Amino acid sequence: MALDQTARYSDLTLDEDTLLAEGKHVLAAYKMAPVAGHGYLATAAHFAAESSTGTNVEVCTTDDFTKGVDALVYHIDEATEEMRIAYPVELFDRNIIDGRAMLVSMLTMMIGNNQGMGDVKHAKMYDFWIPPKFLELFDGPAKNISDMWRILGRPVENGGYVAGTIIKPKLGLRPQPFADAAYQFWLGGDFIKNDEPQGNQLFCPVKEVIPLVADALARAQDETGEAKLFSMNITADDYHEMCARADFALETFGENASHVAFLVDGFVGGPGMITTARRQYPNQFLHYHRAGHGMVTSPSAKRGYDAYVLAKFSRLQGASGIHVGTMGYGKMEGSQDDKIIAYMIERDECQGPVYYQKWDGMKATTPIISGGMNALRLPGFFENLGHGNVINTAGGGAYGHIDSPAAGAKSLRQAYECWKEGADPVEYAKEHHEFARAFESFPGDADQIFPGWREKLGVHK
Ligand code: CAP
Ligand code: MG
Repeated sequence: MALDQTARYSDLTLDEDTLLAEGKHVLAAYKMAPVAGHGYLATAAHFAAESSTGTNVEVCTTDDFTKGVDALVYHIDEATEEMRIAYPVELFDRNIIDGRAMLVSMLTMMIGNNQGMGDVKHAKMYDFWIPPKFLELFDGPAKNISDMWRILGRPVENGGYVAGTIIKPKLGLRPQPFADAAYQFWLGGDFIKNDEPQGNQLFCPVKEVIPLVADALARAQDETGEAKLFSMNITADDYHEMCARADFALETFGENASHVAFLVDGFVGGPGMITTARRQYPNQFLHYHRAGHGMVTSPSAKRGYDAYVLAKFSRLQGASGIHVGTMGYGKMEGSQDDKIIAYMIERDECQGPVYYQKWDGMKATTPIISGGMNALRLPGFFENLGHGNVINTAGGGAYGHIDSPAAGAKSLRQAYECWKEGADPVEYAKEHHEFARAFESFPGDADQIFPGWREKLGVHK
């Protein structure tokens, strides 16, 4: 019979408002279900034990101080599989080099062994709260979209939509075709990212392609009279490799080095990779790509944590921007309610699913919108979100435009202008060629979103 740890690791008399006011705990809300035959509170208490000071049996070395830093279950609702735990801030590991906090310590406890316990059927964190005095120990973002707006020559407040793309195909371009694709987009758009797997493949070595991209950026700036931005993937297992790529890029882009963001595949790479980029290159926009996150964040996954929690983690770590999905308007999983993810990382305070989080002036992390987007899908997206102060990267939406990548870029920007003016997209298309040609580029989307568009735009094939 398992040890009943309820008495030690739960206290349902704890008042959440008091815990919030005292600010001595990180609070976390999970959807948890015990394995059949295991009591709900007993399993929750065991979960809290394993996530803090305990194991499955009493140990002789426990003393009173130990018990003082136990994580405590302070709320359960078996009917809704709701479990909330208070983690004393003292539990979390601090850097010896500067005394600051680290995300990996939170992960290894709050979403660590508790993910594989024999009495827990599944548990998934869907909100957490950081008290003010602990929040200030996290790096937070050094740069964000405001720094991009400054480079683009826009107001640093409400500077608006950043029209971006991802060099497609995802892999397989050699250096010259890669740089040509970048140049073609930059003739109409603002921002280009590497696709998340693009790095130093033998058919497209960094040492060959980055100089060509830097030249393409410079020529596109000269040609358009506009600043251009590039987000380079520096993801690598080895810290030294990451830095070698980053250093090479900064040296190669030279006078345009401030136009370079660094992209890190932060979910598969892990927190250390994000913090390496954040701390080694604080002058560069840190672009958090979350490829792989779906394995835990998908609504079909019942373990780990959701996309909202991932985005909130990324702001603590200092991501300048993180992909937040397309809220039901693109190709990836998502719904309109996912806009709360954007609001939580871009505002200075926000009500999450459970906790109201104040960020106390920590810089915002910019929502990055990507995944199956094109000009036709954007007006509805902006209407749902309520603003366009985002970075959008549309790969298919640019390189799939029937005229050119530059036309694709212009169609994206026109979609934003259309929404800002509150214009009917089909009417707007009559006066904006590239946007109109997006209807012909993506006829399936056009038919679904704007039925009857062909007659209205005089398109007959
Ligand atoms: C989008 C993308 C991004 C996804 C990531 C891709 O390309 O480059 O990686 O958006 O998803 O590889 O699919 P398209 P998320 O624009 O051609 O779809 O942003 O949800 O993390
Ligand atoms: Mg991609």
